[in-house]
Amino acid sequence: MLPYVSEPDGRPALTFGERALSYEELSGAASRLAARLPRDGRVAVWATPTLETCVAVTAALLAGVPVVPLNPRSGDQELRHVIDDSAPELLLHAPGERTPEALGALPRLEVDAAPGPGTPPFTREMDDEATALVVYTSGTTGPPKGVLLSRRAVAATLDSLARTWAWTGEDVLVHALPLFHVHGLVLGVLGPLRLGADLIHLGRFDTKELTRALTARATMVFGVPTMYHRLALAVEDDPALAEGLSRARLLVSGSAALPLPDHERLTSATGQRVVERYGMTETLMNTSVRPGDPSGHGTVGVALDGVELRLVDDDGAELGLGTEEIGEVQVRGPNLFSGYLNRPVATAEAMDGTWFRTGDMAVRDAEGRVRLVGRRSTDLVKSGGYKIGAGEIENTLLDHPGVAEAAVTGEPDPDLGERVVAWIVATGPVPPTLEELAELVSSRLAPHKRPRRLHVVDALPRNDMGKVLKRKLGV
Ligand code: MLC
Ligand code: AMP
Repeated sequence: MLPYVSEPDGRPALTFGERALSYEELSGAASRLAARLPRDGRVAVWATPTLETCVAVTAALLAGVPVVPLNPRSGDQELRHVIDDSAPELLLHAPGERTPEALGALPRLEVDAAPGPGTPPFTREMDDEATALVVYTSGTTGPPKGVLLSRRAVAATLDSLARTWAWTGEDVLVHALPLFHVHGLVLGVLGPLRLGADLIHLGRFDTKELTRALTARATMVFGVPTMYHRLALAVEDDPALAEGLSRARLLVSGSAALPLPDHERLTSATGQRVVERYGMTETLMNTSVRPGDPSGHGTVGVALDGVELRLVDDDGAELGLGTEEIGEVQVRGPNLFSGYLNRPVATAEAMDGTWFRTGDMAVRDAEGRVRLVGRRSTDLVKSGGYKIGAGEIENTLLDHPGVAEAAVTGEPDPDLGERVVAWIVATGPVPPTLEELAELVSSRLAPHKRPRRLHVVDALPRNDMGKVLKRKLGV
């Protein structure tokens, strides 16, 4: 799975600020930890943007123990749900990290990422179908579901991206993505580690630090559209950033749509065309624009090799190429998840036979380039590249004594792509404020799920069955 960790040399592997590990040092630290992990069950990782998170995940992969990455910003209710659902044996975290009480009596182990004396690489025979990661993702209703990602799926997606992007061990990737979702963790950490490449993680997104990394040695950038939007705004007045970006070999955007004005600003300031790729936690990566494809603009490119992709209309009929008709994207291939943890019904519902239903709506041109045009559900919001389910926020809002009814929608936001909007009917004459509701959602779920706008209304538009008609709320 990670050949350069199993047979390491002294090349650089990971840099976080002033701290760095070579492949030999990473292999030593991860092997020492792997030997201490339980043979059965799962381990949770307090996924701060640190070397320790990378060492912990690497150790678990060496030992064949499934990893549940935890968002360190998760609120109590979300954390409790993830822990109850995934039942980890152990929590791995960086030294000195304060972990919340919601984690209860879960045994904890500090990760030692110090580049200590050489330890022989830990080895164990592993089945490709074994689970590597359990990544929690929001759905339209209810709490987040744990997506089971096998070693096979992770390896398949990384290898096809490497072929498409000519991504090699010579590349140096820089990014500032969180390490508890597939973009930052699978593509952004396991990608370089599988290829023997080098990762510079910025800890948090910062244009000055990005410029420094690009000027020093980075060749590739990964980011969500919000980050590229901020770069597009900054680059016009920042010649060093423009120079750094123009020298990069590849700029890749994903997790949400990068608007054309941002594409154009970046191209005019740097001469670069940002490459978009399209994926999902359950499917890992499905498509990518081929670097240099002059017609790729405005699309998410073509299916990656090994991935089968089709568009299906509302009657279940498969659409031909180049029809300009809109259909749901369905995919299959070795990149697919193995199911949702503890949720056989949800797993079955997500599939159409052997095809995974993405819920994304698209058209395809005659060459197979996919242009995403929307989502099937009005109950999902993509904000800052995070997928946010309306249902769990609505349930949280309803717990506030001042809220009688609640609906959550997304609306366009120039920075975040979409922002979360709460519509409530108040129980009394003085409705709760946006700040109060934002605080409630931040502390129970996570700050990125907090509503950014509030509408207090007399009644929510509903159909005869009592279901809220979100399209009448301006969606
Ligand atoms: C504000 N904050 C609050 C708060 N109000 N905290 C608690 N309670 C409140 N009421 C804090 C926030 O925590 C944060 O703190 C700060 O205010 C600003 O937060 P923000 O406005 O939400 O966003 P920002 O920090 O500006 O982040 C933007 C971003 C981030 C782009 C950096 O959204 C991001 O990292 N997105 C990446 C998402 C991602 O990786 N998605 C991939 C999913 S996988 P502080 O301290 O942080 O400033 C996938 C598949 C695929 O989609 O295809 O890739
Ligand atoms: P997640 O469930 O968080 O993994 O998010 C997956 C969803 O992100 C997909 O179903 C798409 O809706 C969206 N997405 C990912 N990449 C892109 C992209 N390049 N353009 C538009 N949407 C994207």
